[in-house]
Amino acid sequence: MYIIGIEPALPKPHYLSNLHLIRVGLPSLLTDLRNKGHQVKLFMEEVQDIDEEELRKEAKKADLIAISTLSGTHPRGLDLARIIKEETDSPVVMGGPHVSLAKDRQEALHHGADYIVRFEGETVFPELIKAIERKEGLEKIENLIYLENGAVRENPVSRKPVDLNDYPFPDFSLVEGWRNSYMLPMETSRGCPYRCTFCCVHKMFPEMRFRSPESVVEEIKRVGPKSVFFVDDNFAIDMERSKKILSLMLQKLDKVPRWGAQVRASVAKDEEWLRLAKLTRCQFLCIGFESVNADSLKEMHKGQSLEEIEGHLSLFRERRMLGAVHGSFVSGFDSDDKHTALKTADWARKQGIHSVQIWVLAPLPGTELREKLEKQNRLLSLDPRDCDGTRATFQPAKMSAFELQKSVFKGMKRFYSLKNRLLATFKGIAGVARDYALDVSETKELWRENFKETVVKWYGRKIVKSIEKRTKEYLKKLKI
Ligand code: B12
Ligand code: SF4
Repeated sequence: MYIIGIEPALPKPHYLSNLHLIRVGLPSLLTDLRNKGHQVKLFMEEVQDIDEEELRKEAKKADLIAISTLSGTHPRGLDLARIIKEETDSPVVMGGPHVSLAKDRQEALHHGADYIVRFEGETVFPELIKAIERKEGLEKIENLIYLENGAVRENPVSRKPVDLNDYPFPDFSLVEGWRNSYMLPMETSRGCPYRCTFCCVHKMFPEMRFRSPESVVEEIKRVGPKSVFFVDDNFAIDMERSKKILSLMLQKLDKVPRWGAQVRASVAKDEEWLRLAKLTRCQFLCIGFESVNADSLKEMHKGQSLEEIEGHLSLFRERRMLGAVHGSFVSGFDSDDKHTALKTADWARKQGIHSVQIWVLAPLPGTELREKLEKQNRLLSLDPRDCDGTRATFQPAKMSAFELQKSVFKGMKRFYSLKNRLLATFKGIAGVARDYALDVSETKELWRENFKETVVKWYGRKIVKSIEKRTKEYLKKLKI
């Protein structure tokens, strides 16, 4: 079969758009199918804009079209499905967290999709393709939703976890416009043992799975990327395993790529982990601190207190790793008010964190949070597009939705204020002067380190302003 895969993107720019980071789901599935003898091509809008004319032409040739969406990109995914259906009768299959968990997931079948695959696609997708090729019945394929004689049929759900070691790493050369200089996304584990009320990861992947450290490092060696982003929700959930990956990178690679990952702040307690992270040229650590409001931390079941977080940050500071920390925060919990985002910005500044993102709490489909807000009749927007962490889509408890959205942008602007940007710039200049005076040899590397905070702060401000502009119309509606 000739299969094309499509993943639409959320509006750009966003905080990480210069990195062209993509999810690995669809590229993994299509790499596996390519290895099984199918011809495949991938259009990932985060990497390259989708030219609708080219898509129409390609769709005419395709035997099957696979579309992956998040909530924020789902409507665009449906638009593309409709465009494709104008050109071809070939089946359109949709997958990803939105269609897996949204209550109205079946709707997609009336807007261009022929099949919906819920949850993990590794076993179900090839089974579906085989059944389509052989014109066999579909009733035995678990997690599949489809139309049968005009009626929607949802097959039984199975949550049997796939073994990541049984499937290939994605081959990103299948992605149109992909460049080897882009950060290589790598999934070394799947799932998260925590149960935060606003997150859908534990609903998508209830059980933790790991790839072997050897296979991870083997893959890095094979591809030879300049930098790697470990997409795992927590790259260091098993500290020993993640230390093994880092040690193997040092032992087996001629040139260790720079890398970024998502981790919990508690990694700072492990001196050896930090040492290895530094030696392997860790570029950034995305840490979901989530809140500086102690009550909100309890409310979301984060499983860590503010005192613990501050303790971890002082360990990062002591070991000169604070520059790698990218803090992620959310405002809008029932204990938050219109001052929370501003307090967050002040706290992050005081702690010396170089870059932060403060999100508006998003009631993602399938989460406990959404369930609660639905029951309490507090949802203001049902458009999945608005669930992108920049718009207030529900009635908060201690402020208006308008105040919530406005306060988050105020907090972000305070963090990236002119004063803070100038301070970062002076720090950069002072660092360079100090290195020059001390006649430090690795000047090039140190220039980058000295000015990292400066670049991050000026860039951050630019992005905040453009996202704020994009969400202005929505904000106006909230005021009415
Ligand atoms: C890497 C990542 C990012 C990257 C890149 C995102 C991008 N360009 O799309 C960055 C850091 C930029 C990012 C940002 C955001 N992200 Co993000 N991100 C992730 C993360 C951590 C890993 C994604 C991944 O590769 N997963 C591993 C692969 C294997 O899983 P998968 O893609 O879901 O694929 C499997 C199945 O879904 C299925 N499948 C998927 N597609 C298809 C298609 C077909 C046809 C079939 C059959 C099956 C199938 O099979 C796959 C294999 O089993 C996930 C969490 C997670 N663990 O998934 C969150 C996640 C996807 N992000 C999420 C969100 C909300 C965001 C943000 C909006 C910010 C926010 N508030 O958190 C932003 C904006 C995104 C943007 N602009 O595009 C949510 C999405 C929930 C939802 N319902 O939409 C997730 C699930 C995390 C969460 N909080 O719950 N993100
Ligand atoms: S927010 Fe992070 S820690 Fe909490 S359940 Fe989701 S992935 Fe795990």
